[in-house]
Parts: sequence; structure tokens; C-alpha cells
Amino acid sequence: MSTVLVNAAGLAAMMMIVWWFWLWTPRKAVNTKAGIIEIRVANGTYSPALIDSPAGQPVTLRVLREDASPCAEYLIVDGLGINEALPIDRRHDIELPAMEPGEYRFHCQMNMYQGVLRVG
Ligand SMILES: [Cu+2]
Repeated sequence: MSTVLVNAAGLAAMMMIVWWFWLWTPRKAVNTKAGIIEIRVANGTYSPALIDSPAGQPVTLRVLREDASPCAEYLIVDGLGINEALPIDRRHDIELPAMEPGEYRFHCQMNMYQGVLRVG
């Protein structure tokens, strides 16, 4: 009986991990019309986690990290060479250059926090 319970718990944990790393996708895109986008880092998610931005225009990510755990410490943007340490409970601006159209993933150093910047 207890073996069944342990197996069920293990299966549930595996499904959580699969969902977290491969299946989860943010649903709502936020547009960076003003050139500044505020991102909150809390409870394992960036909000917003999906950002639309026009190509050829610099963007500022204004990041507020509320999660004090080391997992949330860095924000990395793939393809742009961005790797920034985030202060806790204080807004931190990350300037992104004018970008080519495409999708740029941003994430913490362990890939638990994940987001996508869609430029086009
Ligand atoms: Cu992390």
C-alpha cells in the first residue's frame, strides 16, 4: 500500500517537473510601447513572462526581484549577452539594445524562472 503511495507521489513529482520545464508557456503577452517593461520576480515566475517588443528599438527591463532565494539571483537573456545580478526588493534596470526580429529567452541561472521576449 505504501509503495503505491510513494509511486503515485513520485509520478506526480515527475509530471510537475515535465510541466515546469517543457510544457508551461506564458499566455498573455505584454507590449513594451513605452520602451520600459516592468517585470516582477516572485513565486517561481516572471510576470509578465511573455513580452512583445518592436524590432530595432532599445528596451529597458525594469526588474523587481521579490524572491530572495538564490535561484532568482540572476537574469540571463539568451543571444544578447545579458547576465545581471538582481538586487532584492529594489527595481533594477537592464538596458537591452535595438534587436533583430526573433525570440529571446530570458531566465534565471537554473532555468526555473523563464520568459520570452518576442521581437518583431
Ligand atoms: Cu533559478
